[in-house]
Amino acid sequence: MESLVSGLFEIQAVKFGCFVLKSGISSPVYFDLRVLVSYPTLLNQVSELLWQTANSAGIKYNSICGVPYTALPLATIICSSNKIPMLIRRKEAKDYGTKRLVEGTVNPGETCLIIEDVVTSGSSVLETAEVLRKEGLKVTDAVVLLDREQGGRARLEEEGIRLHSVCSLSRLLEILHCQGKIDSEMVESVNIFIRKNACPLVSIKMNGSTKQLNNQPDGILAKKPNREISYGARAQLPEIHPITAQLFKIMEKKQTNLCLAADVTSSKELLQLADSLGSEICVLKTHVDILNDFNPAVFSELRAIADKHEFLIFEDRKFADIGNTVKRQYEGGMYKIASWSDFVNAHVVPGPGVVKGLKEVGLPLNRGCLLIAEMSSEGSLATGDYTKTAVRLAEKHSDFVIGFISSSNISDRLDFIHMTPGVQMEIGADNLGQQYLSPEEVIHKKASDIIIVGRGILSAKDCVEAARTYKKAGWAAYLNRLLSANN
Ligand code: 5BU
Repeated sequence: MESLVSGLFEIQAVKFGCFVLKSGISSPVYFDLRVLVSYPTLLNQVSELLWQTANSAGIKYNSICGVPYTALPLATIICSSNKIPMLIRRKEAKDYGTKRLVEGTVNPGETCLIIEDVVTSGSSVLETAEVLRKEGLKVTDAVVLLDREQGGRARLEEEGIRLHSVCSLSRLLEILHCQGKIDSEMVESVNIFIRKNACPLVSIKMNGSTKQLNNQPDGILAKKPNREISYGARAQLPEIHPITAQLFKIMEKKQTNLCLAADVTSSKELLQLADSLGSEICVLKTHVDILNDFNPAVFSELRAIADKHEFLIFEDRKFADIGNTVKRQYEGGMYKIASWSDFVNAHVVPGPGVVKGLKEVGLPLNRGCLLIAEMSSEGSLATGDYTKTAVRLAEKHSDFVIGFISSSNISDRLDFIHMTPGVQMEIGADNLGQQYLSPEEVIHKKASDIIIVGRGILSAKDCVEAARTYKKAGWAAYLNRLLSANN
């Protein structure tokens, strides 16, 4: 056990410091067992210990299922070495063919043992158990490498599942302390954290909105964020997309949540605006196809201005075709959007293919994408289930999707950013269906993150002055939000 714990520490599968979990809670300890696959000796050692734990508990079972994804290789090794049938739980049903949620031969009435890497509240084990039980299998026991002692054991017991752990968080702390790898202050701070955040018997939704937290290695599960955290702290979230992290850092540093909708028709004007307003904004949004005089050199210049003033470029292209077409529209044509735009946006009306197509181009370039979950225009059809589908699609592709265009906050996930167009100082409308809300309404009341302002700034006599006013109003609304959430 000692060598395993020090091995996990060496490969940084366990880390100490200050980590803001997706739930918004700061944790002094963080586990990421996914790195195990790169260390075959440790991988085998963990599998062997899980197997021994199952054996010494005398559990009776016919097959084994690992909770996806981290425990999949562990279950594979155990099953392969000990000649036990394995089942694989899909996180999503295939969108073609059999639509099975469990792969392998399912014999209803048989018992399946669940293997997991880390248990916090127990919700990811429960999710897997629910799927297996729906297939007619019995689930009576789960074996886990590490029990974070935050209510998982009691919660699982409530659902008729005994939890057997190879190691508990307190034992792991003791070992690392004895080995001189962490000091007593750290032990104490983690112990306090365990006591404060134990969430025994919280009721956990088995599907829907809590799902996105469930498969995090150590998310404080099924707990809604109980306080607002700053843009800066969100930049530190584990696994946050690099573009979102960069954006949050810029916002915090420049104290701005203003995106300029630079809807001008001449390249010269675009570059002048970018340079004169650059220090006030965190994002500059373009519509490249309204420029009368586009040429590729403009966008190298715009990039240089963006780097100088530290803002990101967002081409509001609203991709909305099949995957194969959007891929070509994003990468090629005369605009070559992927080569200069930090992120783009897409409608979800074509289904997942649009995201998959864009991702093939954007992911290798470290680009991001917003999904249009709601629109600011009157009579928009992007509401209700459509909006919810956009959120689910984002969760499924969060390696590329960085957030949403929406009128308000529509996802609890703090690593997603919300950007809202249709913003002016006064609530109102234009004569073509655009509807306006104020910065205070959008950022404070509706908890969006970024205001997108076009004509509110561009039609002002003094654009720089107007941009400053919007910047101040957006930031004040954000500070109000933080204040009211933390009081
Ligand atoms: P305005 O001048 O502040 O109304 O400009 C708003 C900008 O945001 C403009 O570029 C629109 O194309 C863009 N926009 C929007 O207004 N509403 C939406 O739902 C989306 C984009 Br998506």
